[in-house]
Amino acid sequence: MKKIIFMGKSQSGKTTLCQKLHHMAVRYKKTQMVEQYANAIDTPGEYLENRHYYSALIVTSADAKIIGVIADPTEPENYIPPAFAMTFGKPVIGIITKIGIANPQQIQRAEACLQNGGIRKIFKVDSIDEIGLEALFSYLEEV
Ligand SMILES: Nc1nc2c(ncn2[C@@H]2O[C@H](COP(=O)(O)OP(=O)(O)O)[C@@H](O)[C@H]2O)c(=O)[nH]1
Ligand SMILES: [Mg+2]
Repeated sequence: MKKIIFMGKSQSGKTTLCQKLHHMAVRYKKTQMVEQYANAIDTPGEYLENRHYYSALIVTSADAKIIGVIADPTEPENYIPPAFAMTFGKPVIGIITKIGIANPQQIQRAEACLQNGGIRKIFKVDSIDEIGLEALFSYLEEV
């Protein structure tokens, strides 16, 4: 499996996704720093929320083969800058989380945010309701 680095605002579901990917028990844990998993790198939301930390994201992404940008459809504000995907010289995918608790308009808006960030390949998942995880994880196996 190719190592993926998750980026997204705080509370968007990065850590939960890491736990699901590694068949770990899902338990809430505030991510204070970069955390390495066998197949993933988890980053603090502050790295995306504060543009001063973009360089930290770029440096940390060196160890990953794929960038996973997380969009939380229940979050009204967009944290993904235009053409964000062009920052990294490697494949970037978008992951919309929480689709089980979001309405279609919210999901559409999250999709537009990712597309505006230059991201074409987008997965829609819910880590709690276990929707769409298989498609995402098998993509990471095969890519
Ligand atoms: N309903 C739902 N809740 C989620 C999902 N992913 C994460 N959460 C919840 O959102 C909160 C933040 O999740 P967390 O993974 O810690 O976000 P992070 O800050 O991006 O690492 C927690 O209460 C999770 O249980 C999801 O796909 N669906
Ligand atoms: Mg976290």
